[in-house]
Amino acid sequence: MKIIYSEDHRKHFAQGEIYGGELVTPFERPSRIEYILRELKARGMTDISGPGRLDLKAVTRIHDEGFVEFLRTAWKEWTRAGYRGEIIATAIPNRSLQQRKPRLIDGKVGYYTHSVETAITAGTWEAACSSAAVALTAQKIVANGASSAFALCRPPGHHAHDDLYGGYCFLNNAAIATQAFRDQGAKRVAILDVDFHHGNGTQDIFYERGDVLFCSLHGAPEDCYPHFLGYKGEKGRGKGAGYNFNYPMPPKTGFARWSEALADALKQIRRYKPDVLVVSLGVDTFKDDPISFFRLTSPDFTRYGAMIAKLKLPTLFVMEGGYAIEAIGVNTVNVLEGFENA
Ligand code: OKP
Ligand code: ZN
Repeated sequence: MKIIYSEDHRKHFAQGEIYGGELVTPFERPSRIEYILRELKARGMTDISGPGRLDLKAVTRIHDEGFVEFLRTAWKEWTRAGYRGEIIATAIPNRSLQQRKPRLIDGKVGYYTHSVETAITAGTWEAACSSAAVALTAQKIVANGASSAFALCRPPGHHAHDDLYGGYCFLNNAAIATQAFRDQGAKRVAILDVDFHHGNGTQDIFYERGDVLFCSLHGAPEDCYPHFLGYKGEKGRGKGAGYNFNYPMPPKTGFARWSEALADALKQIRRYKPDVLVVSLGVDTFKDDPISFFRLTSPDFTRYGAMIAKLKLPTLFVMEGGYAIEAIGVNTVNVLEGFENA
């Protein structure tokens, strides 16, 4: 399997994440990718190359232009305002407040954020662009006929909406790649999001579309982030009605229950008859993940990689979350190997 990776991900390394009222070193940190790379190489998956140049037009097929311009210029505006820390939203236009983009950078930050744990730094824009380029380059490999490819994206993307960042995500890599498949002739694309967290951004982006099926397995919103989307009853709207499947699950969910949900999602995908599959691959379902509550073991990742392979679809894997750093490489490569060896 071809793997695409860019070292530019390192340009995004916030010093602080708001967690339990403290500023802590972000769980989503550069070393995550280094651990995955090391394990790929250790297991002979060495067909690794860099991304092509990012075509911003592919990004604005999914994201709002004002949002993209904000991400590009936020750091410049923030430092020009005299601030010395990283960019963290303070006021967010919730419920009864006006949804109007203010002039002041502080206001713009809130306007374009849904979660304040995520800081923007000097290199965030470049890193987010490199991550999208990684996804698009791997997408092209699959579009050109490869049976699979792995986009080793960082920062992740599935919490990013068309005009909102948050949850460690800025540009929605999986959504951008999905749209690229459509624009290059795929009639139907299925997205399977196996990250522990609900893919709220991806769901929202495709919620009213019938040309993209979205299935997400995740911790129930009553009990975990992103808290405000990911319920079972969210089934799509308008032309998208019937093309959104959520599988929220409670704390301590292990592989028996999780794999039943996966089997159902795979059934929906099979029924949909997509031309291609995009997997939002987060391995924070692991039992020792520090911010999640499922109980998958390392061998379970191999098992479910093989289950996904049974679809026999061209498959693009896009890296999302996973914060048990010591195990992130093994768990990620287990999925890929399980898929390849099935
Ligand atoms: C990004 B991805 C838990 C706080 C969670 C944000 C998590 C973002 C996850 N107490 N904060 O889906 O792995
Ligand atoms: Zn996650």
